[in-house]
Amino acid sequence: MVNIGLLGDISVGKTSILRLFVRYLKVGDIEKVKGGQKCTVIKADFSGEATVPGGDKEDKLNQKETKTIHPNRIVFREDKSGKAHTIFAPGGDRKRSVIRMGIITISRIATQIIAIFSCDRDVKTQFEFFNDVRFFPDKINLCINKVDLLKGDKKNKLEKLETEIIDFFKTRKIQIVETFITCGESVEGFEDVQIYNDRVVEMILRIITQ
Ligand SMILES: Nc1nc2c(ncn2[C@@H]2O[C@H](COP(=O)(O)OP(=O)(O)O)[C@@H](O)[C@H]2O)c(=O)[nH]1
Ligand SMILES: [Mg+2]
Repeated sequence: MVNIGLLGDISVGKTSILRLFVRYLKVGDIEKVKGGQKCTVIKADFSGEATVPGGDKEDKLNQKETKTIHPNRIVFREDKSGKAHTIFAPGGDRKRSVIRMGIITISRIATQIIAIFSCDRDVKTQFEFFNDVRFFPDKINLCINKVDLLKGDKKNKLEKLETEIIDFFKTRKIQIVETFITCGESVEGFEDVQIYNDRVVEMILRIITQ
């Protein structure tokens, strides 16, 4: 059994990635992706998501309608092997102590961590989130999300961003095992949306079978 923790700053797409994965399992698309196999959702708990009442300043800035207070969680089973796995996605707002507790708990119980970054925002402020996470394994996976929002020379920009993130973790003696470039939403008008939505699912399947 693998416990996957999705960690990253507020609004990088953790909850969206979890929802997208559930959708693939429910409609059967999971079998069509690279390395795909039939899996069944045992439990999908999004009760940690709270609608932002009026929204504080920062939530409005991030155009968020809901905010993760307690960790969201899904449990699913690989049909063939019968193995069950859990994915946890805590909130990203570590200034709130209840959310911070969730982040610390998940970083302790996760056997696999996916560090999620969004490529539409400055990477340095996203590093701040990880400075607080104390219980890190020495090997983690990297997910660069919101690839649809990257403009111009995508390939070059992604390479630069990846290098910067790898270096950041290296100074903390943490190695990035694999990098996944993803899109966690069904973004209209993005021609490669299917490819990068699929990547989310391929990423999780790879990590549970590694
Ligand atoms: N354009 C784009 N938007 C995304 C993507 N993934 C998530 N979002 C949006 O980013 C916002 C924050 O996502 P959310 O999953 O709540 O982030 P979390 O705070 O990390 O859980 C939401 O409005 C999502 O619809 C993506 O790949 N592309
Ligand atoms: Mg969230």
